[in-house]
Amino acid sequence: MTLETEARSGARRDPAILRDAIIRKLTYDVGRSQNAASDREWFIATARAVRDLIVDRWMATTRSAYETGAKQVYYLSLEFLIGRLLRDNIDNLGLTEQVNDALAPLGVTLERIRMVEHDAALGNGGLGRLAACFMESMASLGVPAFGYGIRYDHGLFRQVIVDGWQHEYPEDWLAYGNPWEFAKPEICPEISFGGWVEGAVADEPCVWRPDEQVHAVAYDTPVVGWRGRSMTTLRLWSARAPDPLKLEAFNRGDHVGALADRVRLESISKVLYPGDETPSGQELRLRQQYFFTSAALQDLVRRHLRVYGDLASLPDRVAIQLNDTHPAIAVAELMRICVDLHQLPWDEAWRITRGSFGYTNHTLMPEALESWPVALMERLLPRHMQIIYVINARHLDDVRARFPGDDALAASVSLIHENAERRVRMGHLAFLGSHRVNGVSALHTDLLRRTVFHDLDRVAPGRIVGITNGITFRRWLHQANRRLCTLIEAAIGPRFRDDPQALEELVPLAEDAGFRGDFALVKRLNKQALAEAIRGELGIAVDPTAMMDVQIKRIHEYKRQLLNLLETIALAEAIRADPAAGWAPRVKVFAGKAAASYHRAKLIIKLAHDVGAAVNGDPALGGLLKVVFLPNYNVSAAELIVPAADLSEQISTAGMEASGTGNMKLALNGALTIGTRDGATVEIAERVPKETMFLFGLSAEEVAERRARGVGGWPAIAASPRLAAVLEALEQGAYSPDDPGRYRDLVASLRGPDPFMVAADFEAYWAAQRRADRLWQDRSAWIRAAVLNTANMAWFSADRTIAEYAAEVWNIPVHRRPLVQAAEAAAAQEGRRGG
Ligand code: 26Q
Repeated sequence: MTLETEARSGARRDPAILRDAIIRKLTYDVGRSQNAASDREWFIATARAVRDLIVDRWMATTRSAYETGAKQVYYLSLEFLIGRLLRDNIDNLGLTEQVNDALAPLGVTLERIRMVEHDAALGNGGLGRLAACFMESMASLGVPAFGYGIRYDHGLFRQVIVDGWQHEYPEDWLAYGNPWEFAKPEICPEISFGGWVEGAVADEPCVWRPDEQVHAVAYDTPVVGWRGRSMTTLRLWSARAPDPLKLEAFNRGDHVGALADRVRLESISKVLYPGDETPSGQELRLRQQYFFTSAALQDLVRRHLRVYGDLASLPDRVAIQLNDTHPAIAVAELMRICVDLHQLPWDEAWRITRGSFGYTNHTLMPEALESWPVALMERLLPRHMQIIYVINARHLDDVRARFPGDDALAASVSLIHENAERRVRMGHLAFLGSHRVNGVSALHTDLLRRTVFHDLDRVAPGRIVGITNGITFRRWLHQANRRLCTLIEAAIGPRFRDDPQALEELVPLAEDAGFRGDFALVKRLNKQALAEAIRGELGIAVDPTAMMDVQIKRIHEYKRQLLNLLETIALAEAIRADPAAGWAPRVKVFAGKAAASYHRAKLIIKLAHDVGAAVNGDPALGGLLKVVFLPNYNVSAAELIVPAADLSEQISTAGMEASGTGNMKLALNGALTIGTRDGATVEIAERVPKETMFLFGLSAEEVAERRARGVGGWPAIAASPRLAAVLEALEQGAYSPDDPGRYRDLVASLRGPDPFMVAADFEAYWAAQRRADRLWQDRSAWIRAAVLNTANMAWFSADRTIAEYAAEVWNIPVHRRPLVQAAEAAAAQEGRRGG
């Protein structure tokens, strides 16, 4: 039996067959003999053998979507933060044991070869990781889906810390090839830029005469769902110039000039734009947005027409989800396809467009609300700019008719922001072009309705819905925390792997001292692994029995790593003053990247190192406090840190973190949360006992009210001798003896406007930390709380989130049942094998 026929037959897999397949890949694909192969070569051979097992099922799922006429979801995202795929794919296929058995006689272990896989880091943070979780979740639920994005040659930069400062280096994930993808050079839609438009009337068919074109080449990666029954496709586009070089120039001896056009055009897919909610929008980014959006729409329209013949049925057969405004130009592009290329009347085109799109907003930060200068749009996408003007004219006519005389309303809902520089508001475009707009947590949705989309909500009431984010439990519990899963399975059986709701059966076990002991042991072993990594990476010895207090996320002022560091300094002072006052021994773990141009965020990273240097070697602290900053945070680092965490820091300025998803990963893995009433942390708090969640600080409303009053930081500093002392020490260079002025501006901004309410929340945060200290002293109470966190997080499964999108946005029959059916089928198969 070959590997493929065996996979098709569903028979129990023989490790010898898999072993042969891996060796064949090593020999004939990699060109290596067994005794000379490196870990990387074994990884590639194994991944290729595993990929072969995916293909049949992948094609079958795609085919069945056509045959049944099921609605297709298209998830358009400029970011997919995937991480490694080997363990994910093997686990979801149920092959972990077989792969281990296949490799063992070869002297190779899965654990070792999985470490050489480069993270696919095609995203900045939360929004990109959410897209990756959704692809896996849709595959698991059997929702037919394509993810569309860009195959960046270089993903998120590699962070190197030199003397406490962040430096960025290019990341090179494709250096050794990508064993998971299929290049599809024949799927290569043409993407146009620039030029002019022929046609007298903008809302009738026109002809765009672009002056530049580039091909988008498809690369497909199958995404395997849980138990491997169904798969989705991640189709990423790479830019390819129409001509490899100008031969005539080359022959003349102008070797570089001959390549210039190609380099310029292909730069579109060279690097991930590293802006995480930071200002600045450049032409290249707009080119990237239009590039992948146009490729995606051409691709899905082609597929739809092949099966259904015309575009009228598009909204019944596809759901296109816009992951934030980055693909919002899709609204104008689909209108162009309908009106110019298919000669549909404007109103029909608009019905199709509105019916097909949904738009997810991920941020309220004013500087992250995208807008493009009209002049740039006119130059790069002249036909789209015309179409946007028509959409706007019709929209404003409607608004003026329904709200006569309300000029302020018309100005605020206009697609064009009229200022010194006229700009297109992409959030407004996405809103108008979609039938549903969603926020990513209850609080965020409420704020959307009350702030950025307040007026659009009046014009189109009911369009905004709230769908709280979720995470895939396969990656973030089953794979990342094998020890915990073994324990859970021994306690309540395997059902939780298919139905996370079953985790609730752990609730009564929180009262069971034996179970708590085992749970504590698992946590302890995970912490030991983290402690070893910290020692290996940084040469710092930390006590694995201390509280692992973690803040892992992008570095941003609103996320307030600074608040955590100020508290750390105060804590060090307090311990020195009274070492026996019942402090919980702590290791404060920080990890995260700062946007390259975000100086203040980089200064905060430097401060973490300065505080670490002052604290880690101080004998007066008696080992009660350590501060570590783990460099180059990414998905794989998260998979190590999350299972080891005791305390999860979710301390953003209330109203600023749209949802957060790290908060869910940490709570699911048994960390207690210290946090503000922000984003989805509010919804976590609804699910765990009040006294075990260390909530503190101003509410979103209080923040808004203080901001309106322009209160600033100084009254809070005056009222807190503890904070005042910390700030004075910083200001005088106590933590930066080599450069005493380093933190002067930082402190001045806290004394002054303090826009992120760091000073205002300091005392409340301090008090919350001391509540955490007290609970820590009661070991069994802490572990009980940790168990209840794990037990009560089922609702944050991305499967629940996807089911809500299916019901409320995509209008797809909701099937959460397939997972349960899959479980039953698996159990039946086990039974057959046993019998
Ligand atoms: C905007 C304009 C110009 C250039 C870049 C950008 C830009 C780039 C990336 C704006 C936003 C992003 C990324 C946002 C993001 O990751 N948001 C996070 O989304 C998560 C998933 O919904 C939430 O959990 C987080 O709360 C939110 O911060």
